[in-house]
Formats: sequence, structure tokens, C-alpha cells
Amino acid sequence: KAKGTEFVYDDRDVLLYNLGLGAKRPELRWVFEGSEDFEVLPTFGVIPPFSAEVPYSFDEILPSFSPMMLLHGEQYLEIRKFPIPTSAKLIAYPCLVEVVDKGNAAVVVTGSTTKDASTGEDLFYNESTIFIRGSGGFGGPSKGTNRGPATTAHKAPARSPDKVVEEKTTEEQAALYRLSGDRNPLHIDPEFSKVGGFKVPILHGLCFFGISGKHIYATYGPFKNIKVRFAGTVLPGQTLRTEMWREGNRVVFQTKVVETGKLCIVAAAAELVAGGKQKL
Ligand code: HDC
Repeated sequence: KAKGTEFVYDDRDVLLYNLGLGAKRPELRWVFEGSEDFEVLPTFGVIPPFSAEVPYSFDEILPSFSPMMLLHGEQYLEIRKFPIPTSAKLIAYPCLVEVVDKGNAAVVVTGSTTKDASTGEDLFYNESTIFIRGSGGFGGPSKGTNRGPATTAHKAPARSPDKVVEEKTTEEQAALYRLSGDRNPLHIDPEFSKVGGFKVPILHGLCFFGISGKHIYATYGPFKNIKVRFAGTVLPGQTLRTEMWREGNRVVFQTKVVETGKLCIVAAAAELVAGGKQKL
């Protein structure tokens, strides 16, 4: 039987998470626990399994592993139950999905189901793809398996986007976001990030994923799943531009760094909860 890791959270964690995704002072439902529609932003589902104990170590499954060379490659999140509680005791059950050999790089996919500890019901399912530069060439399979929505590469339509939201991150965005659980020094320590090839510590993938998710939620309402590929890095302080196309019940999207014009999220989509806008 898979070993689970408990994750207990309350309104303080919710406030910190929402602020980490750039929630603003007037957005009371995200920054004030006394607000009658207080809620956590939907991508919070990636947080409970983040620090869960995984049944493997990178050193075991890869011949050459360096934490400085690790980047977040893709993320898939499924929200299996609404509303998302603003405090709860959850249990996350991670497992190794696959290890892919890209020649230069290794790709490691972890899956995890998060359950409500008191009811045993599923709340979230995640798949996280980690891209480790320089760790490939060990003779593993060069392609991953097809796992439906978790692996679909969505294509942005040729027409101009239906909706666009722009938001400037702050210089302190990563410093704040790390308090939601990812204390990887890559996002704060210039000595560490330099070894990985970045003069300035880069923003967490899950932070700009969450900001784009917030843009989709604010524009189209709640979604039951969301999938992204991290195609480029973002520096704290840069401006994100989320470009969205509504395609039936799905919002296909991509995110650009305005200052450079480069894409940081591609092949992405969120599947809306039937009925459109409603409270989470
Ligand atoms: O796309 C490049 C890049 O730099 N992406 C941005 C990465 C990033 O900024 N991530 C977020 C910040 S890092 C972070 O947040 C870490 C965090 O603290 C810890 C995460 C832990 C989460 C754990 C939860 C449990 C890069 C470098 C990723 C790839 O670029 P290239 O090397 O130029 O790759 P390319 O030549 O285009 O393709 C080679 C093969 O790899 C596949 N691929 C490309 N991008 C990928 C990817 N696979 C997965 N994810 C990606 N993002 C390509 O498809 C190609 O394979 P194939 O030839 O078979 O098509």
C-alpha cells in the first residue's frame, strides 16, 4: 500500500498562496479570511503533494543527477472535488510514473493523488514532469506514454486570442512564493542559480503557472483540470501576458514574458467546469 504524507493547512496558508500568485489588496476574496466569499485560487491543488515523501530518489533512478540542473518541465492538475476547502487535513500519495531519456536530459514524471483525510475522498490528482539537464543518455525510452489529458500538447489556434490578461510580477515574487512550500535555492540564492546557468534566481514554474491559472479563473470561471509545459524561464519582476482562446468547454492558452516577447508556457489548456462561471 502506498505511503501517504499528511498536509494540514488553514487560512494562513491560503492567504500566503494567493499573495504568492499576486493577489491584490482589493481582491478581498483572496486576501481577507473574513470575506464571505474567501477562497483559495484553484491551482492550490499542486501544493499538498509538493513536499510529500516520494518512493524513490533521483540518485537511484538516474546515473548522473545534479539538483542545480533540475527544471520544472510540465504540470498537470486535476481538481476532483469542489469547493476546495480553505482549511483541511489532506493526505498525498505520490508515485513514480515514468523516466524518459531525452539524450542530453532526463525527464522524470511523478504522479500523486491527494485525498481528504477525514472522508477519504479524492481532491486532487497531479502529474509533475521534471527536466534534468545533462542527466540523459542512460539508455531509457526516448518517448513518454500517452496518458490522455495529462500528456496532451494543446495547440493554440491561429486566430488572435479571445482574451488577454497582463500582470507584472514583483521583484519579491519568488521570495514570497517559496513560503508556499518550494524552498529550492534556485529561486532565491544567486550562487546556486549561477551553477544552473542563471545569473538571477528564476521564478518558480508553479508560481507563473498559478498566475496564468488565476487569469483563466478570473476570465472564464473554475476549471476541473489544467495542463502546461514550461517553455522558458521567468525572472521575478517581469510581466506575464496570458493569451486565451475559448474552444467549447476548454480554454487553450499560452503565456508570454512581455519584456522579452518569449513564451514561458506553451501547449496549455484548462477544461472548464460545466456551467461556466460559478464559485469554486
Ligand atoms: O524548455 C526549456 C526551459 O528552459 N523551460 C523553462 C523551465 C522553467 O523555467 N521551469 C520553471 C522553473 S524551475 C522550477 O520551478 C523548479 C522547482 O523549484 C522544482 C520543481 C519540482 C516539482 C516537483 C513536484 C512534485 C528546457 C530547458 C526545459 C528544455 O529546453 P531544451 O533543452 O532546448 O529542449 P528541446 O531541445 O526543445 O527539447 C528536447 C526534448 O525535451 C522535450 N522537452 C522540451 N521542453 C520540455 C520537454 N519535456 C518536458 N518538459 C519541457 N518543458 C522536447 O519535447 C524534446 O523531446 P523530443 O525530441 O522527444 O520531442
